[in-house]
Amino acid sequence: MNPFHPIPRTDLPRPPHALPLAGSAHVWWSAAGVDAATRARVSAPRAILPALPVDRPLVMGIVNVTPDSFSDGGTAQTLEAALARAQAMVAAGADILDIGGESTRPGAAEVPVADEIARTAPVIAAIRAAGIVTPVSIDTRKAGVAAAALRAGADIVNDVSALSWDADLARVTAEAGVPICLMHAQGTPQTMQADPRYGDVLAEVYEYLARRIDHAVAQGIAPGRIITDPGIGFGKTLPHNLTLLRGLARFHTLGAPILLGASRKRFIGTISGVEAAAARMPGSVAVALWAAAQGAQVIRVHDVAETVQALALWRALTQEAGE
Ligand code: 7PJ
Repeated sequence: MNPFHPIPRTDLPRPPHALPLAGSAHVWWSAAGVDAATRARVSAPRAILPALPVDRPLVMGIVNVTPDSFSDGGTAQTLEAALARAQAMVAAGADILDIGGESTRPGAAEVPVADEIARTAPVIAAIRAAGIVTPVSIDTRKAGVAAAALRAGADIVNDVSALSWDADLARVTAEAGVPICLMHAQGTPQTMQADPRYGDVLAEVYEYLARRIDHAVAQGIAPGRIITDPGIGFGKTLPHNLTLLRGLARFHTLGAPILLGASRKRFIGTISGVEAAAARMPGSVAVALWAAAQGAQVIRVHDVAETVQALALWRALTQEAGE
């Protein structure tokens, strides 16, 4: 049997049986005829960190610190460029900064731990030294990189392997007591886009995330510290991505915050006919608004200012009450 699938709605006024979807001030669902346990699970707010609001979608700004992500080559210049990017994202309204030192794009090669630490930890330290208090997540599959990032001032672990790459990452996360994002992927970045297949992609990604949540909890991570992500583009064809986006609200039944990363991804270029990733902002904003309407808690984006502006309008239009 498929898990409960709330139908997310934003139309107003709300009927009497409307309940907030996962604590949202914007997205509701109809609880008519639904049992009390499911009602509570689907409606309850999901806190990520005490400093972050729970009733609106949060914007996570992507700060890639890979040599190919900035036009210059030098390490010091890369650090400065990454810090400048982080500062600009904070000024534009980012709620979280996601720092990554290993490309997990299709076909990307693995980066040695020492190199990944050398790229990311100094950027996080520089962000903190600059007085930025915005929560920082470290986008890594590796315990050593996460540990160094947490020492430098990171607050959240973002693991695209959902604790399947490095057996030590669960312990590092549990000991630090920080939130972790568990993302679904089929295969590894090197091979994942070769020929991804599913019988029922929505059901299989859901079951996988449920199993990984159980695994994380068994490793000592508090259930309230787990974020889930269907992993758009990670071992998925265009129809798989669209099915997951259409059914995104089903993941609320897992009882964890939902993070969605679709920004500038291949499927946006395929649908829009825009080859250059840097020119895919409008399509990315469209998907961000879609994710917001599905009640996603965190939207991971390159274009923070554009996404924040779009969400401000979406929030005004979906907010209940007030003439
Ligand atoms: C994601 C990510 C994502 C999470 C990347 C790219 C590829 N982390 N890291 N979710 N994607 N949680 O941004 O194109 O979708 S790297």
